Amino acid sequence: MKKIILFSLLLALAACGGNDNTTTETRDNNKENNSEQTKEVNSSEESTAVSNEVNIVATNFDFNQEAYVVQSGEEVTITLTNEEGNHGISIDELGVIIESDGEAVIVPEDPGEYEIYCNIFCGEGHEEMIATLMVQ
Ligand SMILES: [Cu+2]
Repeated sequence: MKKIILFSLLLALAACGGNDNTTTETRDNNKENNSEQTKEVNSSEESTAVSNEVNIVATNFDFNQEAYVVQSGEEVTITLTNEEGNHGISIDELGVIIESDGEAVIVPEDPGEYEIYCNIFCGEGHEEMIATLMVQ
């Protein structure tokens, strides 16, 4: 008699358990508003006088003058000072871009009226921050 020996194969199944430890870090960005208020007393109120220096003072939401007059063919220094809020100016046709306080030197060749507008979104009155550079 033949004895049939049955070999039992034990299959050990290794169970793989995956633990997802995902920690979500929520960070609060506290934006610090450093509003430096520089108070410069400019007693020159020459509204439409021709000048080689254009001093634009910005507040919420206005410029200190509606129009600034300069002479064509001459070097003009445009200075922007933020007295209130944070503003910038652009004069597209003359390539002027000043963001926050700063200055730009241009030589406007062609007489005409050029739009000065605020180029930093500053709030509700942003769209109204428009002035004119008049080149004679
Ligand atoms: Cu603005």
